Amino acid sequence: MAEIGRRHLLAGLAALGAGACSRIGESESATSIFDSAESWHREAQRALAGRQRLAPEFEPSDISLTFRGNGSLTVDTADYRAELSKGFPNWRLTVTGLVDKPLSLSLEALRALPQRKQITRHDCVEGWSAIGEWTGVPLSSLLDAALVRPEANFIVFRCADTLYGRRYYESVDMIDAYHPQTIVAHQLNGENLPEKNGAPLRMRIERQLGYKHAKYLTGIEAVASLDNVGEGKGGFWEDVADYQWYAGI
Ligand SMILES: Nc1nc2c(c(=O)[nH]1)N[C@H]1C(S)=C(S)[C@@H](COP(=O)(O)O)O[C@H]1N2
Ligand SMILES: [Mo]
Repeated sequence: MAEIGRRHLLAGLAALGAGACSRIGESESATSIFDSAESWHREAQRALAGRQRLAPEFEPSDISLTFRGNGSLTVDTADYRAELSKGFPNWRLTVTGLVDKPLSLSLEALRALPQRKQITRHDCVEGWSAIGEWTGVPLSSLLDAALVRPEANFIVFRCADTLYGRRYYESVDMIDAYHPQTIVAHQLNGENLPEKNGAPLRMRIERQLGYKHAKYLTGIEAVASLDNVGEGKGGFWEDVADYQWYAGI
């Protein structure tokens, strides 16, 4: 796994609300500043270790008989229907923003990269869960290939669908972006993604709730701040209904 830079670590911790930077600003003796820096570091390590933990993985016999669709169940455009009927020959996933080497990848190119398979449980805030086996490319390998710049603090996921007249999008910090179970999935239970589950590509962000797992994925964008993305809260549901941006489970 790619090493997470110090800036990324700090951004992730800031997002978590961890850290005691303000304490360091107060007037204290050199010793107590040193002590608080020490304990900040210890807290930081603990928080980070927690964030890097793997989500539980299950056995093939645990897989749900049906994996329901939720939110958008298709992309309501003629382009999408044409692509769907042909197996998405022209679909592209772009990797842009704060990267030295922007990418535009076909499904074929994505399928040729090293893959990860994981049987995980999806939990939706609406109160349902389903277990499925996802196959896809670790996001970390795409970020590495695109040479993400150190000033990137967040990864934004752009989607093709609109819900209530708005384009769906989501975002994560660099800790989740480089988490080994964060994958760009193109298969569910050994088959190409069904239309309702986000064909041809969707994110799996296994340590967070369902709404973070962007479906109908078209773009991955590295940014320094979320302020100018959507309405600034980092995701569709965050913008429209004040859902938590960090939806850890
Ligand atoms: N592009 C897009 N991604 C999305 C949604 C959506 O409406 N559009 N809904 C989210 C929600 S709330 C959930 S629970 C999951 C549902 O995934 P599923 O349709 O595979 O069950 O997708 C998430 N990702
Ligand atoms: Mo959801």
